[in-house]
Amino acid sequence: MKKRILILGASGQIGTELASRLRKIYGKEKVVTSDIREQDKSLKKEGPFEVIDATDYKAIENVVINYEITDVYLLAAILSATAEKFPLRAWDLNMNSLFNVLNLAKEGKINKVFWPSSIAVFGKTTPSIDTPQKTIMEPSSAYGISKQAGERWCEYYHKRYGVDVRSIRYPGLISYKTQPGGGTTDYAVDIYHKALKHKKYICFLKEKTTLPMMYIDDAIEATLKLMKAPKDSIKIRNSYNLASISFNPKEIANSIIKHIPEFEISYKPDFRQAIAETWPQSIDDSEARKDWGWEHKYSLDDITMDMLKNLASMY
Ligand code: NAD
Ligand code: AKB
Repeated sequence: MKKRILILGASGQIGTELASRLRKIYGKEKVVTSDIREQDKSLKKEGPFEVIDATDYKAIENVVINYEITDVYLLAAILSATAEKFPLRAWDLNMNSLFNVLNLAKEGKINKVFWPSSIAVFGKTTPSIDTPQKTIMEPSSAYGISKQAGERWCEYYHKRYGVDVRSIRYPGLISYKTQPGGGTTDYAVDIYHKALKHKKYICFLKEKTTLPMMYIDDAIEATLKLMKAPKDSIKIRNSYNLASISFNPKEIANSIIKHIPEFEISYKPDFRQAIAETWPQSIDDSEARKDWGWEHKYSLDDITMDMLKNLASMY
């Protein structure tokens, strides 16, 4: 059967970039993008788009049948900072969208599912340096709880019903094409915008708050690699640890200062500091490297160079 892909929540930080990579590989018409928000007019020519609420099983099923979809990438979610404001709304979206897609796969209507988890599945009691694949997981954020529950359900649907669901625990992602959507790691995107626009940035995390982070190009590569890997090589069906670099706000500021010497950072921690303090500082992703050949490319200075180069035209 020919591959036809549906992305749910495609207008966000990851979906925008994943959609264009998948369309380059499989062809424009083979990748249907969808979101609860109407599509940006500038993206209209890029390929088919449908408005879908990912909590609406029938709406997803109709599009799956009409376009003969084989693979679904579920990216619709409420991220950590917004989830702390609306915990039950986050639980409703993050869990019910996942059940919808897992059930479509269980019923044989689609073949393969990609669902992202996050470093937010870990908590204060998890070893925070080189966090192992298998370890104590006691998340305390609403978002982290939904991701951990999601992981358990992915594994359950794989073991019980043979569903081919694949997942990555993404670290905080950095990109320039869209603004990130309500996460704790969003400062690491905003800082580049403010550095170019105002030459200063007030950070909502403390200067020494080290977190695992990754450039979007590496994250997309990992996603494509995981989804292409032979079924037998996927040994972990809850979610794979994935890592590239770790840094704190002071270190990203120092990387920016190499290009914008007058740049200044100051610190005004808010509620997101408490979330960040429960997350690991670095991740052991040796299982992903062993099972499906994951390798990262971008260092912090590579990311800074690419971000400033691409954002420069906006300011
Ligand atoms: P985002 O917030 O940028 O995008 C999510 C998209 O989902 C938005 O376009 C939004 O309009 C859409 N959406 C919201 N409610 C919807 C609904 N009911 N139906 C359909 N669409 C809906 O998020 P992202 O950064 O692209 O993240 C995608 C996935 O990756 C999420 O599951 C997130 O938890 C996970 N993740 C992201 C990061 C990161 O740093 N970006 C890190 C770890 C995990
Ligand atoms: C967030 O900060 O909520 C996300 C994530 C790490 O899951 N970027």
